Amino acid sequence: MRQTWRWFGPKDQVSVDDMLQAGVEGVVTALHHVPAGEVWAPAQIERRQREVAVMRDGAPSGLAWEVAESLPVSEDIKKQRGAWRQHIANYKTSLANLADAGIETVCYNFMPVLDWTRTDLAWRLPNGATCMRFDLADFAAFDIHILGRPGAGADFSAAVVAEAGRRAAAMDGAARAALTRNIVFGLPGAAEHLTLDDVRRHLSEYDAISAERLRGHFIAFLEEVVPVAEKLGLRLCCHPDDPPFPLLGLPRVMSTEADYAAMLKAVDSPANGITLCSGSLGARPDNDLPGMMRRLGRRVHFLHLRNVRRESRVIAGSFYEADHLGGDTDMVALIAAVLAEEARRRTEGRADQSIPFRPDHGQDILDDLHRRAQPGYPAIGRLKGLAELRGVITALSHPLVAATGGSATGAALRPT
Ligand code: DNO
Repeated sequence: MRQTWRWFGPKDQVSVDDMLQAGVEGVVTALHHVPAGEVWAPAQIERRQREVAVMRDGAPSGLAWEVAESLPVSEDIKKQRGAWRQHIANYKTSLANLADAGIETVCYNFMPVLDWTRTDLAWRLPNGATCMRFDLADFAAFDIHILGRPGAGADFSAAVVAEAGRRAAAMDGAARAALTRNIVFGLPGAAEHLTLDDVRRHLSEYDAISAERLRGHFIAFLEEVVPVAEKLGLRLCCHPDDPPFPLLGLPRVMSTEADYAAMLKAVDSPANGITLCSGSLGARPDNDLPGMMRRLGRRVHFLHLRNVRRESRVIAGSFYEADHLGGDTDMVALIAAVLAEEARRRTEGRADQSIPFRPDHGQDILDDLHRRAQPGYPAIGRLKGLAELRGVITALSHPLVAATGGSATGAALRPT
């Protein structure tokens, strides 16, 4: 398993030096400043590669840009409107430019309007650390009472609607503004301060797009780009919906194992793969992460390893981002399934025997609490997560564990 780390470029409060000292082997980044739909030009890709390759004092970092996350799919492509054909042509050009630069793994998502959604970006835990949280009643308070989306009340249970009403009534202007800011943080253009009317306009454009139609647009996109990726020797990997259930009346098509199985089958190529995000998928009680890895692992090209603690048993429920080995996903079983898949790939002689993963998100601890890094991407909280994951990987890969052939772990480690 290849230890990678997300970096947001020179503006990131967590530096190349920091990640190097955290012990990472490769870098995950993107040209975040290029708007979705436009081409990633060779000179810009090369510049980012140079930035990754040096430490603060100019010494070589020994690190390289290994995974592009995300090469974003434009809203026009998702809606099949406007400039969507040009955007698909541009996407193919960007893929070719990434391949020329030696970057083989490309992550993206197909979530309409939203990328990820939380109601709290710094929720205080009992030990004083903070983490990101999704609270369904707060979200409903936003949807029903702040955004005022027509019909929003019908999307929540009566109990959640009642609680949302109580919470909205207790919020002053500042609390409403703070909740709105947190929720729109994961929307495109959030940095330019989206207004509620902007959000309403984005949403209304999906009025006529059902989940079935969105899936059709997704497959049409894959039919165009996957053959190109395959020829270029690239691995595309789709990130799941986060959280993995519909929000704001928008369709969602990448939330479950069945969604992934359908998209893999629709365009059956090794270049059409998965970003298995245990944090996103794990927010739903019916997603069995170790099982998904065992069943779909041949096409898993990238892993986001993090954990959430679910606060209810329903599919759409509240959760918070727990420690990497805490939370509701059995991380040890998931890692065992990843190692078993890698063992299988070795017997097949596959080139991609070591699957890149990153410690996804982290709680803000110690100096993170003052650093003001990107929400979810602290230095020390992620370092702690990576260190714990590395410990599990090291232990499960040790001959002592491999030798316990009859145990559950030993069985999981044997190629199937
Ligand atoms: C959130 C991330 C997502 C992810 C994209 C991939 O922290 O996991 O923003 O990068 O959805 O396309």
